[in-house]
Amino acid sequence: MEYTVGQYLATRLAQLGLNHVFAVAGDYNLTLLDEMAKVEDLEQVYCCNELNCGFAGEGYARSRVMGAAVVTFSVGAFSAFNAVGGAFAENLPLLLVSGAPNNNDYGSGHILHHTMGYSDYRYQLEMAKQITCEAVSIAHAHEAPCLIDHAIRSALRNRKPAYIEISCNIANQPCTEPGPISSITNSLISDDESLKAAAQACLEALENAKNPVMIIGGKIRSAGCVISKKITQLGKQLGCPVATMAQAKGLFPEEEPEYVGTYWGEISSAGVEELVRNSDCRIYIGAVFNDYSTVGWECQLLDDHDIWISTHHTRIGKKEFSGVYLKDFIPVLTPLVKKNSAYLEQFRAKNHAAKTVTVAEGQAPLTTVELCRQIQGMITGDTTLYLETGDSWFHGMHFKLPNGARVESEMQWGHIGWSVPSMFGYAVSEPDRRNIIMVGDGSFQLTAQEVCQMIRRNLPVIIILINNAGYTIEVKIHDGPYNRIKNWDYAGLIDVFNAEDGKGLGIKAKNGAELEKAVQTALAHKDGPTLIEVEIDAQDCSPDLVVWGKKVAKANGRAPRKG
Ligand code: DPX
Ligand code: MG
Repeated sequence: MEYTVGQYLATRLAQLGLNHVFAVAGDYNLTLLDEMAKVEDLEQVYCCNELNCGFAGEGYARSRVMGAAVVTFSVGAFSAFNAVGGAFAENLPLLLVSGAPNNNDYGSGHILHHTMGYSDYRYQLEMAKQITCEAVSIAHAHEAPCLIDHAIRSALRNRKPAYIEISCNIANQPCTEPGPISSITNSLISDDESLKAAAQACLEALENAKNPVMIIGGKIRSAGCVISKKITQLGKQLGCPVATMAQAKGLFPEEEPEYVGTYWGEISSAGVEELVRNSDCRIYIGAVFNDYSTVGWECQLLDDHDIWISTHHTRIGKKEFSGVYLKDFIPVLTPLVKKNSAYLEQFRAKNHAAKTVTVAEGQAPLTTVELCRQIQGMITGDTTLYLETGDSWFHGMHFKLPNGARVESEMQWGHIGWSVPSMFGYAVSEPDRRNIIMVGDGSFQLTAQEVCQMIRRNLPVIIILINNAGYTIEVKIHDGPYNRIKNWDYAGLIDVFNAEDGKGLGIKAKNGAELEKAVQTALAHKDGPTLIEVEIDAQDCSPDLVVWGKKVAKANGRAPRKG
């Protein structure tokens, strides 16, 4: 078979194990989509707009080795860039592919549609370079295989998005056939000497430690679930307490005896802040310190006794080891470490019992406490729970996850509206999991239309829409009239999206009894999504959000730096 540029690209994605690519059509990418469609193993999944398309690719990358989105030039790509920024911030390999002008037009002085209105079209490539780890322009077929491989390899190595633009008259031109995919996937190999030296330094640090504690951060999400299993083995081998940072909720199996809860400064699980503060050796794995994760810079504990293992380098005390990749380092370290459960036993002896939640009276107005009690009942080992930016983050930390349950959030980028399109992409990859979204009314208004794609593909996603009449998290950080929003009939929207053939359900719940019924209906409904709109008082929010909001507001409001 003779390959074309579009087929080469699609074959590479299929070789990587992708079965789907997300797309929005436009005249710069139509030929490309035709060519990509000839590769049978890669189905095209269409989205309502390019922002959502990018997020769908990002969600797919949370389940597979990579996600990909194909858009048209400028009008499409500019919208997708926001999702690309998100994938960069969240360390997810998303490949953005944009159709581009006919290669005869470059340097011709022609002014083209969908461009900025002047004849130099390189601005899009220049913009993409700022928000990806690799951005390439393909204007000649013979260069395509090499450039495509290069961009994909960079994305996988760096766990960051990459960008490829392809001239619209090049996508169907012949090129060489792709070789083994291992040339791309096997390109991240640690330096042996550094691995050994880092393991040795780590053992010495642990040897001197009485109270080690392991703290897992969000960066390990991007390293995939294989690494999550290896980290679990390390935690068990060490036998020390293991906490997860908020971004990493669910990345260590919570039923394991080593698991102690969430580490999030003042709003940590009971006893965990003290446990981390008093440790003489904190083993951070994939941790991210930002203003949110440190509660306004109040809990950034890192000193010379600590061990900092990140995806691409390791720092132990005052020594730096580059070329030591997490995926290689953890298996080298695990069999060498000695068990030290003393600190865990001390913690357990303090008996930090979880609060019991009483069942609300069935007809009483719904509260967030009752809502969360009922959501907890929905979480099984095959559940993936998406927590949208907002009060959902704070409630989400309190769920007890059975092993196998997963939580996804976007705490570094924090784009409201992310959850619906990202979950769409995720559910395309994982249709058999129990996929649940907790999303606020304000967030939902940004990307609501992508629910229609869940309907189109009969995906049984359960959307818990918290209608609290506005931007509650912002109210707690800094209030004003801008935090009020126009109300919608959110449940009623589903009928609009169903049109003549859809099977989505929209249900409203004002009290516990109504919610219980709605949850039963949603769990039984397998032909499409169910949106449950829950009415919550505007003042009812997580106490953790109030504490955190004040601290973040204080950090935002620091006086200007002098001099
Ligand atoms: C904004 C945020 O209703 O959730 O629980 O009521 O806060 P809560 P909602 O979804 O409101 C979200 C709102 C407006 N953040 O409280 S978190 C600012 C913001 C952002 N992303 C984008 N625009 C504005 N995070 C794209
Ligand atoms: Mg709200």
